[in-house]
Amino acid sequence: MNFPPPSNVCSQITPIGRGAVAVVAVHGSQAEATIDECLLIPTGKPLSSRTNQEVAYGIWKSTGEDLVVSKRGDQHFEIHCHGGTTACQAIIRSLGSFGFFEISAIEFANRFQDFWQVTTQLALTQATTPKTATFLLRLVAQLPLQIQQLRNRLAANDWDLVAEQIQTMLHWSDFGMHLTVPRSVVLCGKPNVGKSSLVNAMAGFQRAIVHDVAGTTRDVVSQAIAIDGWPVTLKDTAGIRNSDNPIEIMGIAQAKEQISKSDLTICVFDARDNSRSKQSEIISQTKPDLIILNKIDLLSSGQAVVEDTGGGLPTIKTSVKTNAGIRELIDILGTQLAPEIPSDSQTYPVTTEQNRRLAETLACLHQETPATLGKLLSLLGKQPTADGNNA
Ligand SMILES: Nc1nc2c(ncn2[C@@H]2O[C@H](COP(=O)(O)OP(=O)(O)OP(=O)(O)O)[C@@H](O)[C@H]2O)c(=O)[nH]1
Ligand SMILES: [Mg+2]
Repeated sequence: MNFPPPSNVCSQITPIGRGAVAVVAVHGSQAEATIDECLLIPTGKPLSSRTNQEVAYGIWKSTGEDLVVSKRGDQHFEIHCHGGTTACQAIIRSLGSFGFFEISAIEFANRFQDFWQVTTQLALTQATTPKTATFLLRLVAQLPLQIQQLRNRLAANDWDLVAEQIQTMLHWSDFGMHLTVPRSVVLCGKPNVGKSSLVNAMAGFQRAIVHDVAGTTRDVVSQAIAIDGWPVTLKDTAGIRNSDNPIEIMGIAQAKEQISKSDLTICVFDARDNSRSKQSEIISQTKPDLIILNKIDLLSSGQAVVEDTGGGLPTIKTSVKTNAGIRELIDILGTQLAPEIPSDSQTYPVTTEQNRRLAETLACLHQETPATLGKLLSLLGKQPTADGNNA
């Protein structure tokens, strides 16, 4: 026998762990009366006399904690209390004594919140730099409104405009996804050219092991950094050369795999090495986006550097010993990682599921016999899809 889900529920909707503030969401026909009962409001103005979005300061009677209650809708409230789980659990326990069921944050989101808002908010919690958080913060406000507008236009039969707007949104989806998923930048090249040293120089501190014995790096070493505010995983790889050593062979295979999956590949050469044929062999194997000629401090005076390694690729001369060219390298990477930036009013998907739903809506609109209005509205709907995935 299936029981209907409980109608009076509460949930800690902020992540479990340390934090300055935690939020308990409360929903149900008894929510307002129960919170009014539990909360001592110094002004004496009960929640029932307040408008939606209004905030009330008060003291939770059973714990004596000062907190803030925000009225999000007639049956929907948020209690903002001290961070961590103890304060939240005490509030949830007292709501339980009034018949409220505790449910998980995901279940709460699936039942009562707008998919587009929740998923963008979740993405915001995963932002690792102030720059990406600024883009996501803007979208938390704008994306649900834009989707609502698309639903209204679908209902008003303005389907061509909807298709056009979704197409523009999808143009920025790669940018949107990389606000939370770091881009991978792989450094590759022959052994001993200074790949690990360059990774350390870019990260600003010693991380990868460097040594003057060729073949020091045997596996892929990752380093999370931000370049011009964009999250990046720098991947230092084993030097590529013909080797009989089984461990080195595995390292080289891993390096090639990382190169095939990278967003940007940098090929590093020793600036003193003028062997064009060996360089072009590595370039054709790794297909880099950028060339670094390292160790320029070791060039003997008057020694010429072959800057054009073939293919007209952007080339930077560096020295890890003197720091020459490192700033320029970081600047060029910043521009290459995000060559195009959306305008402040442009909205776009920031999660795989948002992207999938928009792409499917567009595909339906482009079919010879487009899907029904009901199907389109559900794809752009506030609810998660049938598999319950709201992430
Ligand atoms: N003079 C000078 N030495 C450098 C420079 N960059 C790296 N080195 C030295 O070159 C040697 C090799 O550097 P690594 O960074 O280990 O080279 P790698 O390319 O990672 O080498 P593998 O891991 O063996 O493939 C070390 O002794 C570094 O200190 C540079 O710009 N100038
Ligand atoms: Mg190395």
